[in-house]
Amino acid sequence: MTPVTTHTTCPYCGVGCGVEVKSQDLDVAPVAGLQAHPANFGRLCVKGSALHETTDHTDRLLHPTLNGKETTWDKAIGLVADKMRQVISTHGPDAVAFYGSGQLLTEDYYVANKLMKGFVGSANMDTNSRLCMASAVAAYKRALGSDTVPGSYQDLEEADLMVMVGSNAAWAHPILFQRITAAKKANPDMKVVVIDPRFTATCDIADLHLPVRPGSDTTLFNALLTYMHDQNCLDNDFIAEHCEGITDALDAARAAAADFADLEQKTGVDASELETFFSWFRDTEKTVTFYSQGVNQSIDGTDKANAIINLHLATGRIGKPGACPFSITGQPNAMGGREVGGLANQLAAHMDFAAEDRERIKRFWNAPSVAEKPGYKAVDLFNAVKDGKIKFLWIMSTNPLVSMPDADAVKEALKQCELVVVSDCMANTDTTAAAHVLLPAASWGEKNGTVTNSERRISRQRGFLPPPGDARPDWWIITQVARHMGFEDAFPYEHPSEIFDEHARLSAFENNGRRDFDLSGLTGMTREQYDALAPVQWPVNDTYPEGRARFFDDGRFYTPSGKARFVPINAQLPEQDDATLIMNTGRVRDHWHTMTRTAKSSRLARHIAEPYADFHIRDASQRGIRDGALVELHNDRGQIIVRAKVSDDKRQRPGEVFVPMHWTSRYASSARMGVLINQDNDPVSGQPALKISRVEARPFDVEWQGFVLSRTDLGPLDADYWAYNLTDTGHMYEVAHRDSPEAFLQKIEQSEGEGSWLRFSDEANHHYRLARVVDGRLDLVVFIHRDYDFGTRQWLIDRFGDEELDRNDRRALLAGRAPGAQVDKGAIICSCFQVGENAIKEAIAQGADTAEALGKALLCGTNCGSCIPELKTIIQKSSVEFTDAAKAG
Ligand SMILES: Nc1nc2c(c(=O)[nH]1)N[C@H]1C(S)=C(S)[C@@H](COP(=O)(O)OP(=O)(O)OC[C@H]3O[C@@H](n4cnc5c(=O)[nH]c(N)nc54)[C@H](O)[C@@H]3O)O[C@H]1N2
Ligand SMILES: Nc1nc2c(c(=O)[nH]1)N[C@H]1C(S)=C(S)[C@@H](COP(=O)(O)OP(=O)(O)OC[C@H]3O[C@@H](n4cnc5c(=O)[nH]c(N)nc54)[C@H](O)[C@@H]3O)O[C@H]1N2
Ligand code: SF4
Ligand SMILES: [Mo]
Repeated sequence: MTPVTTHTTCPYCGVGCGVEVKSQDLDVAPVAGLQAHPANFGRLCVKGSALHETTDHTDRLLHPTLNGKETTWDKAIGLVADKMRQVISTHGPDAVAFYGSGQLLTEDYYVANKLMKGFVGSANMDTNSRLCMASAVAAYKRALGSDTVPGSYQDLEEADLMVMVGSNAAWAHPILFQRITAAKKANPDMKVVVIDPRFTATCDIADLHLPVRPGSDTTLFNALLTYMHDQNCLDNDFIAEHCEGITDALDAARAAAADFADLEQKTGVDASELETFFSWFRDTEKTVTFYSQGVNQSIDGTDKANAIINLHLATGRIGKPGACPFSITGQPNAMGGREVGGLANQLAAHMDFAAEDRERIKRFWNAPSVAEKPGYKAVDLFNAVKDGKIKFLWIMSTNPLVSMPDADAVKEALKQCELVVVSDCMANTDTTAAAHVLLPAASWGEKNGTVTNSERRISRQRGFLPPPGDARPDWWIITQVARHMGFEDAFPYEHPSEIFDEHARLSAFENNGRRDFDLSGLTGMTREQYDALAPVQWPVNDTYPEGRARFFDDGRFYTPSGKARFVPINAQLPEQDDATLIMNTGRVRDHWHTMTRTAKSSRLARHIAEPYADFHIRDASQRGIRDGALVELHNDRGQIIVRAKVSDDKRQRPGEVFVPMHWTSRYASSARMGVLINQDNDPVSGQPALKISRVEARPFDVEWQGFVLSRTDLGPLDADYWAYNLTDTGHMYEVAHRDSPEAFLQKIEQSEGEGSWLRFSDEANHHYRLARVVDGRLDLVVFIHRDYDFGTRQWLIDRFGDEELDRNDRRALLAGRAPGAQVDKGAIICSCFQVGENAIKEAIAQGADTAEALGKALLCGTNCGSCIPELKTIIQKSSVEFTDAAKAG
């Protein structure tokens, strides 16, 4: 075969970068950013750059299975369809449910939604987007009358003031962060304000960081609205012509804070910094407010977003270049999900459950029973499963046993369900373990379809690999089940282009400019035209044949009156409770959600190797928690064990602890942080408050700690704590235990594989070092200490790569390093060039004290640039160390 070049879209975040892939058969060359794609213009972040490392077939789900036994597609489809029919006829349509994902392609999503809402006749199709942007959707609809993202990425570059609220874009939307960084460089007047309880990597470009008390955003934005009013800086013409409800909104806003001193007390931010922010906002017409999960995942997420939108309406900063409220989406196809109606409170194509919408959809689909009312939202949906109201559940492309709040309750709920079906690409996730039927889905690189990014831009995902085993695209699987249920006529699809065409026609059907979402210009495409579709922003219609970059430039909104609505916000602050810690959760730079994909890349795995909790030094010392030691976080619902990171800087506010969301039972002994989160959710949107849970923390004292390196994946280890990582040459575990090491070592030594052993032991100190060599190659290494030594392993990892250990190296195995001066790389900071912290520190010591100089010396930060904020932090910290040392000397 000759190499093939494919233009496709990154399957990770909502930036939606174009990717160029060169592949030959199953070999995929390192990918590159697509120059022509308007989201990234050729750039890719670390995760995107590592995509080719994630396309292998390890851990893939290859065949349909029933109760753990392989079966055929025919049998699996028959079983799923028959069970659905039986449950529907015995208990009614609301006894079945689908739980989907913003990682399905639009075509997959459309078919699932159509089956549930038009043919089963229930709206019990909800999605992980409920956990992600349901509040943003609800807020847009309350204010604008439609779920419309007003602006484009270009507006981020044209803004003079970027207010980033509850967004760590440096890690979560890296290419947008780079575009904003570049725009700021080009426009020295541009200011960036970051509003986040934590000092994150995004603060690297902040002129001002407001470390707000969690949950105080509505108070802050209400106070800002009052300030703008009192300073006579509202756009009264815009308000009069294009908005309604300002009086009530202003009245409600005024109650938020009496003055700056009161606001300081309520938000925890210095009055002088608040004043600075307010004056910048007052004086800057071109303002974009860019918001993400610190807004959405709150008990009042919809109110938070509306408080932001109120400000933009009141100042007329919407529909203009460089000015809009911009909700940024997380998943690659969160927007596509909104378009097809993937949330349980939507029908399809931006239509709801109004009689007129239902009728229209019924006619278009020729559907027997269109759902009459909204279905269960995620939290209620799983509770309904637990209560036995839902008896059939089909989970597609999401891992709720990790990502849902109260994750153990979800696990219990699935045990109550008569039939749990899971479609996934991976065989071993927490959720696949809880399923009766597993359906193998095709993965990125094997699927064809479309996704929509945060700026409403539709891009093609194009396949370049054959799906392994029996894996099939999701749309195909759902179509087969629908046909088996007797709906052959309505589900005739043989190719995703046919589904896209129907989706586009539905958006255009009896639209006449009434609905924002309109793809009439993309209907009737041939398969070739669909294959060649260039990225385009919706709507695409007669008025906007090339797509529309900016909505509301005409001052017309999708409400009955055509005017935008102010929403009065009654700001509420979370209760103060100094006895417990607030657990905040979110993302790290190099992992994606439950790690099913990113854990396959050793370079991504090395940025942050273990689940952790970030503590402020005050809270840590009060509890006897040391930096680098293990810690247990617990509450009534459960507990997790992670590594403590303690700092005295602004990284973490006192009283709060941050835990990444990524680690699962596949990758760590006990780090599913979802078990600690309660079910509190926003009363308007139903989105869970994933950023605030109450927890306590205590040291997790162990007898010993260590690490295991192995050529083969050893699966879960029999120890109180372990965390797994892939290395360049094999598998690595951090491990710790409360019992003596002998039993653990015995199990390891008995693990399969003959070979010769090298051993060192000092029982009194629990100090053991073992190495097994098989056929001249290193096969297994275990290092155990009472007090853990974190260094000395890169050399060992490299030895696993040797075809044959040389004699000197073999002798040095138990020392953990070669005779001579190998310097351990330390934590990998630059994933692209595998540059470790130790090398960076050494280069800084030799005078490379800017990110550019480090790039010249070591190449770090010169490819995707995602690590530049961290390079700067290391430089900053290192110079502090020097100063201290100089003082001491
Ligand atoms: N590397 C990586 N990138 C990703 C993902 C990933 O898994 N890994 N996932 C993607 C997805 S689906 C999503 S939804 C996005 C999420 O992207 P982001 O929302 O940017 O990421 P998070 O880390 O979830 O949370 C953002 C910030 O909200 C802050 N926050 C918490 N509480 C509050 C509060 O009360 N007020 C304010 N103002 N801020 C608060 C947190 O401290 C955190 O820094 O990322 C996308 N990109
Ligand atoms: N505490 C806390 N919890 C959170 C969050 C948080 O910030 N804090 N964030 C929330 C947010 S914003 C999100 S988006 C969710 C994400 O949480 P999840 O959606 O649960 O996480 P993923 O790991 O993305 O799960 C995707 C699953 O689909 C599989 N998959 C990938 N591609 C395909 C495909 O094409 N077809 C099929 N059938 N399967 C596929 C993957 O193998 C994986 O098992 O987590 C939410 N949960
Ligand atoms: S920013 Fe990174 S993860 Fe997001 S789409 Fe672009 S390359 Fe993919
Ligand atoms: Mo998300």
